[in-house]
Amino acid sequence: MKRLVVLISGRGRNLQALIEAQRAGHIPAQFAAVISNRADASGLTHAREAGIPTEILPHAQFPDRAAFDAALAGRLRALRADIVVLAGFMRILTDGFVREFEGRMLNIHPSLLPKYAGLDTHRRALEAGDAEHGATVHFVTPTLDSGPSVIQGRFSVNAEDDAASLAERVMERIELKIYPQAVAWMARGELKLQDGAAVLRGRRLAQPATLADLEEAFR
Ligand code: NHR
Ligand code: GAR
Repeated sequence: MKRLVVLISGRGRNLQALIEAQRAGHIPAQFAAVISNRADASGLTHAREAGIPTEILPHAQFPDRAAFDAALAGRLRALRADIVVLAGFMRILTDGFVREFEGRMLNIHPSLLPKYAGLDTHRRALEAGDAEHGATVHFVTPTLDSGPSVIQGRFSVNAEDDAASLAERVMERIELKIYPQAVAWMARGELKLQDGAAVLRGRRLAQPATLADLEEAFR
């Protein structure tokens, strides 16, 4: 069984969806730990209720990013993490850290990458007048939100939408489905990073998978 470590900073709805999918038998892996860089992340409660070990690594107590990342890497090694899942994790990771875990680390980002890397994605999509918005799961590489995309889900933006309504639809309709699916592919060994590309069941993804590719259990 592969060992998953989930990194969070906040609410943990993606974490909760991963826990539910794993419990339902849809993700063949075990949770080695959930690590938060914030002691007050409410997602820690979901982990504790599920009996998953939790750790807090408060970034503010480290002198710089390199020191925080060295400590985090040390914990991931000690936990023998096979797959590292960033689920609303809000700290940019240094190149050295990312290189150590490259190919084993996924992130979910609330935009249709390559649009809107970084923060404040819902407001930026609205201000640009985008007709569609969504979320993307990608491999984490040193350049922020620029690693190869794995799966992306989209929906139409309405005239009445504001940033809060977009965030809610991105979460409910897209993130809570595509992230458990992507982590299941990783856990089964069906998804890999090869020569800088995402490869799913031996096929190089020229475009990310879509909602139409979700397996029954993840719809
Ligand atoms: N690190 C690397 N190297 N590459 C990626 O693709 C990463 C990453 C770390 C996090 C998640 C990402 C997102 O999905 C992610 C992808 C944090 C920030 C940020 O600006 C930006 C993007 C992401 C995560 N963080 C501020 C910082 O100074 C802190 C903001 C805060 O604490 O609220 O690190 O959006
Ligand atoms: C999600 O929308 C996720 O895509 C986004 O934060 C939210 C976390 O929610 N991630 C980022 O913006 C990463 N910088 P959650 O904690 O409830 O899963």
